[in-house]
Amino acid sequence: MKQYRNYINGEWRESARRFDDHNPVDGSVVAQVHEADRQAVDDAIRAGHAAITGDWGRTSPTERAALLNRIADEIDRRQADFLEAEMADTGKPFSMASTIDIPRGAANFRAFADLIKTTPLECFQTDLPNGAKALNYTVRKPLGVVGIISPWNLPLLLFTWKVAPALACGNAVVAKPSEETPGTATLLAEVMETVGLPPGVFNLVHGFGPNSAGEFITSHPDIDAITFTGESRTGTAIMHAAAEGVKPISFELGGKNAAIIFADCDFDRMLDGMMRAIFLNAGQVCLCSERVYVERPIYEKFCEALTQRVRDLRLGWPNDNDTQMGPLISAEHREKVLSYFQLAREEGARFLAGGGVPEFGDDRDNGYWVEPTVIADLSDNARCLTEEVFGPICHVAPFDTEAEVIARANNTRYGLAATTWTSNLDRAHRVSAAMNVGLSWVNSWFLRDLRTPFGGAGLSGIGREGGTHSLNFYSELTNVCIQLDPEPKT
Ligand code: NAD
Ligand code: 6OD
Repeated sequence: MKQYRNYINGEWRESARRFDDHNPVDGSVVAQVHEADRQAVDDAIRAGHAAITGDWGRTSPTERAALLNRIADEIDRRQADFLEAEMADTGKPFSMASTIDIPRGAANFRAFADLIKTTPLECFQTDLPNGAKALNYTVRKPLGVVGIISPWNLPLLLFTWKVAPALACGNAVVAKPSEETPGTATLLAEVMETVGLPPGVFNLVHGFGPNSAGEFITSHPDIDAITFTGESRTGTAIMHAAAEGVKPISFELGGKNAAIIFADCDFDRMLDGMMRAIFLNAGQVCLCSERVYVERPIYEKFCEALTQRVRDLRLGWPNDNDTQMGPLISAEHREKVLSYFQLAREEGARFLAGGGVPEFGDDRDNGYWVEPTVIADLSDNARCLTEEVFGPICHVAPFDTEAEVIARANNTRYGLAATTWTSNLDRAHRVSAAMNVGLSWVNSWFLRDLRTPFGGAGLSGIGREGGTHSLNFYSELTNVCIQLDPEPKT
């Protein structure tokens, strides 16, 4: 049986406590995972501090950029291993893992290698009315040892989205992937070893949240900052822990994202885009559109077309070229999603498609599948329209005016993403800017430029990462102010 061990201070560490890592396609066991105990997390954090006070703390941005590029190259070289591990842990189709998850893992390192080398420091010349002059410039320094906690839906992409900028800024990290998806993070530790990252700079610990590695990291007095991606409720627990030492936090949390479709949109392009926005990764992307508002003149046409496309969606084995949708991540998550299907019935929803569990007649019947599902006819304050489901489901509703749909789309405690479909340029600008979200797409969805701010408002998170926003979170900035003598002394 494959073993996923912890990587601490440049060494692979076993643990007596182990848990099984399951393949959600058929429930089979992929590997045994060694759960880090409190002592292991303690050792990892101490190793991080030793690395920073040692040679790693004296590396230049150029040296770190070179290392990050080598990490990216090594991920590319081992792409087949990464793909196999990601698909085994998540059941996601090859078509997705090979175009999004693994390439983005490498791209995250390249993006922050470029940024740390090319982002200028701030500099201001001061001229005060009393004649005093000064030169101000900022110095970028690492925060220290950063705790990184990530979820299971885009395992390598989201893990490296935080590891890469943290290392670029010269920090050491103690990073915990989700207990559901330990595979690619373990391969990344192998990559760190191969490229010769100094011991203690990247530490990997496996485990769960409460009373396990997650909590041991977030409550540790010597962790200098915490960056977390996951559920909004978990964010609350971590915020409590971080409050104790007034630790900087960056949170990327849940969403209940709206899509707004105007009758003047390019219908076919919109339909392709919406199939992706609703069902990519079986709806397990924080940015997925779970609330779809359609202008009344095309509402029926949209419902019919979407329903047909959903009926044609191919659920299958990850390696089949035809597969478009995989399973949910776990038995527990499937229970949650199915409970929302049931709630939708109780709240009076009309099911246009799905609502059940598919039957395959093979080993997949032991996996964690649900049908892609479309519902309608709920009121905007139904629980199914206010709570994040995080599965392959959307609710469709008609609207009549622009002002009405803006108000309805913004009627949520979340504020992560929105997508607007229209051919009217003025309306595109008006509506997209009016969305109270961190990410507002027009005629597109999940189109990313890694230099742009990423994050959410309200229950969807705190802060922004991406580009210089990441560099600023993972750095301590010191302003140096030098008074300049106006006249040379004689
Ligand atoms: P989760 O919050 O259950 O777990 C995320 C991570 O936190 C895991 O590694 C888990 O072990 C750890 N954890 C859990 N409880 C903890 C605690 N008390 N202390 C410390 N660590 C703890 O989330 P999930 O189910 O893995 O992921 C799905 C959620 O993540 C969805 O809500 C989704 O919207 C959100 N998400 C958000 C973004 C974003 O960028 N905004 C991206 C991906 C996923
Ligand atoms: O693209 C990214 O950088 C990012 N953080 C995506 C998050 C997706 C949520 O599931």
